Amino acid sequence: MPPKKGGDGPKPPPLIGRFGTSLKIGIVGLPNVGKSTFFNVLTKSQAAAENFPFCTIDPNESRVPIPDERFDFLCQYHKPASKVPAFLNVVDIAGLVKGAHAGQGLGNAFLSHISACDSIFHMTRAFEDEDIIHVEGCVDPVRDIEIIHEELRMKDEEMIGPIIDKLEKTAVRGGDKKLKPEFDIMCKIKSWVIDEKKHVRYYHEWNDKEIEVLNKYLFLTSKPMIYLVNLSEKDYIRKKNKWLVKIKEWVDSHDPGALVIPFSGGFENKYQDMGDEEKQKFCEENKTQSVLTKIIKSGYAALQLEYFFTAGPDEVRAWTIRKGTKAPQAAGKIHTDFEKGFIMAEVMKFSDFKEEGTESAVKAAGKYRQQGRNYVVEDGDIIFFKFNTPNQPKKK
Ligand SMILES: Nc1nc2c(ncn2[C@@H]2O[C@H](COP(=O)(O)OP(=O)(O)O)[C@@H](O)[C@H]2O)c(=O)[nH]1
Ligand SMILES: [Mg+2]
Repeated sequence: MPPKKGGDGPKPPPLIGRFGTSLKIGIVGLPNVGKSTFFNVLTKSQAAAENFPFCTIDPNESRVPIPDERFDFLCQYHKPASKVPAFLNVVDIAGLVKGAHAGQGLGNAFLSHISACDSIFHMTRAFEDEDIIHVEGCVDPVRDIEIIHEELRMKDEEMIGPIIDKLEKTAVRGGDKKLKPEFDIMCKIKSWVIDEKKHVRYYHEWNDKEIEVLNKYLFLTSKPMIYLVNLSEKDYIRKKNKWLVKIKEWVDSHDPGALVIPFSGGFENKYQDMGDEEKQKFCEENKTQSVLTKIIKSGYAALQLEYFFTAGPDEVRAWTIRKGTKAPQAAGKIHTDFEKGFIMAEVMKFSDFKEEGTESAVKAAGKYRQQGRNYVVEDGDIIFFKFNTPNQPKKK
């Protein structure tokens, strides 16, 4: 059982999916809303920022490092031979159109690309431009969001039917008692997705057994979604657009807890080509700033991921873990032997390291902690693992 969160805030959505450390987030939306512009800005910005050995995986997929001041600080400090930040794989998925679930456009192929993603950046167009054709005739992002949602939901609906039929054969008519609970859960999922016409994700009360079943099928509508509203540069800078409130209201009532991030592909594109001084001047004059970093960080956070650091002169590296991971399993990310032979984790909080200036100063201040098997690793911990090497020939 995952630990229950304290506090009275709204319950966060349950995390559904099988998450490894190679995470994909797909950019989904109608054609001509700015998906590729956004993708190119992301790809270019990181290619320019650092010479990472991994950038463009293929023309539609790019590995984007997660910007992090703590990581930069550790690199500055250690000047390591190798730097490995955490990253997200971002995929530019070709535009969905109405009827995609039934094969309209290149429908089904696109939907299978979405199926390979762990979460979704849902891009909508709130900028007017007569030269850029809108497939639905005019700008109306709320209508567009509903079109995309319905396409994804219909795809899940198509999937659910045969699953129920098969379970009915075995669990109900065949009398296979083991499968009865799964059948009951699928019926609940069916009534939510098919009868109520809702996305799996909208419902925050799925229990552990239900999540187990959802993890088995990985429905499109269970993937976390972040809404990106593409504004004109002018609207972005003045922070005003007639659709923003309507979109926020729609999302709050349908997809509670999901983030809506206004941005401007046009602005980000232009901003990226500026020199550092020009950027600063432009931002001061227009009282604005790029929102790219926030978008990438939110994409990562939507997957309820975090990372710890290992840091030294050879390498500064961020290791991705799920929230709530304990020290031995975190060590296992580095090497399975680290987990098997786990002795302890020596942990410094990043803030302590920054404040004290050196590792020995952190030690002198009594803030360098030795943690055991039950320690829950926190985001930004700097860790040195101690372990026994297993499989070493025993001494005679
Ligand atoms: N005016 C304006 N045009 C944009 C903006 N973002 C993208 N476009 C233009 O819209 C067209 C379609 O953009 P694209 O990124 O290819 O859309 P996609 O079909 O969703 O991948 C291109 O001509 C872009 O230059 C924006 O923020 N403002
Ligand atoms: Mg495109």
